Order: sequence, then C-alpha cells, then structure tokens
Amino acid sequence: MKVASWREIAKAMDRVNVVLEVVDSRDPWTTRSRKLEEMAKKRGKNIIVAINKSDLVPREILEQWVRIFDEEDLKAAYVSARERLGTMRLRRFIKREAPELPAKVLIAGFPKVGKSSIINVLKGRSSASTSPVPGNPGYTRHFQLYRIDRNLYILDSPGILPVEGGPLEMAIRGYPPEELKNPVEVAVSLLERALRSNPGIVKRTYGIEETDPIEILEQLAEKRGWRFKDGEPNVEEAARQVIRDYHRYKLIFYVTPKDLGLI
Ligand SMILES: Nc1nc2c(ncn2[C@@H]2O[C@H](COP(=O)(O)OP(=O)(O)O)[C@@H](O)[C@H]2O)c(=O)[nH]1
Ligand SMILES: [Mg+2]
Repeated sequence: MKVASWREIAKAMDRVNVVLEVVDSRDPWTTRSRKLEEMAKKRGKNIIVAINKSDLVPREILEQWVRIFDEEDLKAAYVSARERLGTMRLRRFIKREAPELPAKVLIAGFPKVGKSSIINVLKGRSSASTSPVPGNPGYTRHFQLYRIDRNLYILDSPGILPVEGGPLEMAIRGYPPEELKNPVEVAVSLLERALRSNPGIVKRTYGIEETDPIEILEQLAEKRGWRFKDGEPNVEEAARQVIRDYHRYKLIFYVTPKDLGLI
C-alpha cells in the first residue's frame, strides 16, 4: 500500500480546482479527513464528498449523511462505484460545483475507500482513449491529469491519505490488522458497534450466538482452531480476522448519524 505524504497531496492539490474526498458509507465520519478538508479550504479548492459503497447502507441513512455534510458546508453525494450507482450524477455534480470548467479533480481518501474504483467509473467508456494532457505544467509520473471529456479532467493517481488516529479509527481507515498493536481492543469495539447496528450479524457471519465481544473472539478462535502455545484460544488471531472481515465486507454493519449523536 503506497501512501502519499501530505506534501505530495498538497502538490497534487495545487494542480486541480476540485478535491473529491472519498469516504466509506459504512462510517463516513471516521473515514473523512478534516486535515484534507482544511488543506483544500486553505487553498481555495472546492471539495466534494463522495460517500462510496452506498450499496452497503440504506438510502435514508445516506440521505442523512448528505444533509450532515451539507451542514458543514461540504457538498456530498452518495455513489456505489461497484454497482455503478449514482456515478453519472457524480460526474454532473463535479462539473456543476467546479469553480470553472474544465473541472480538474484530485481524488483523495484513506486506503480502501474506493478511490481507484471511482477513478475507473468516472473514466467510463472513454478510459481506453484517455491519455495524459500534454503541456500540463509540472506534472510527474505519479500525478498525471487525464482528460475524461471536454469539461472533466482527473488526476489519475489517487491521493492516499496517511492513516492516522486512535487504533479503532486506524482500523476503520483501512490500516492492515496485521500491523495493529492491539487487535483485540479494536475488534472488541468493532463487534460492539456491529452488534448495536445489526444484532443478528455475529450469528449470521460466524454462527456464534454470544453477545459479549471477548466471548465471541474466544469462540471464533475455538471454531477455527487458533490456539496460543499454552492451549488458550488465540483471541488475537480471531481479532485480526474480525477486522479483516470488516475490510472485506463479510461483517457488514454501518454507523448512522444518530449513533454518533449527530442528529
Ligand atoms: N461494496 C462496495 N465495495 C466497493 C465499492 N467501491 C470499491 N469497493 C471495494 O473496496 C475495495 C477497495 O477499492 P479500491 O478502489 O481499490 O479502493 P482505494 O484503495 O481507495 O483505491 C475493493 O475491494 C473494491 O472492490 C462500492 O461501491 N461498494
Ligand atoms: Mg487504489
């Protein structure tokens, strides 16, 4: 996973007039980056929030998120890059919100929010013929501006934001579970959220009836035969599995604005 530095992001930002911040519908609040938003504001760049993976969350919740972002003066639209839902609307939205045409767009966000998928759908059928714009000053191999149509150019390389925050935030922001120092603590929080959001989820995903997160991890380790050397269930491996399953959409749940006390 190649992560850009904030300096690189800033440099890329200087070449565009729109920043498309991609967040994950399952938890838009944690996957947004206030730092990115501030950088964009300071540079006078328009920001559009693409709430991606909308196929995983009910529409009414997505509508709530759009309104919440709106209250923060951020234009937002939900899309599913995977199902190609809302992507034509997103194209039109970007052009409408650009300060001038062509819209030149940097797509940025934390790892795995779907930046590359969105770039691909925005390119659409024209992708075969897209090519770097010659004479675009200062562009490098890493940040090439591609012409999608007369009014829409995008930087071909997404800005991958460095993953920062507390352990739970880092996990939700796509940090690999293998590299987390305390996966158990993170998995416990994730399971608490999952059970709150979708009480039947643990039973459906793992066939485990338990509702206490630690017990769930123990039973998962037992079921899979993961043990520490002393024979105890290896809850750390189970915890990493739970985080992986969140990343891979096997453990599906989402956070609502209400859960976070935002409405
Ligand atoms: N369910 C769902 N998965 C998506 C969507 N967009 C991307 N993904 C998946 O999310 C993962 C990361 O996508 P990718 O575009 O590589 O994210 P990036 O790291 O931000 O560039 C992949 O497994 C995609 O298939 C979406 O709209 N819905
Ligand atoms: Mg990518």
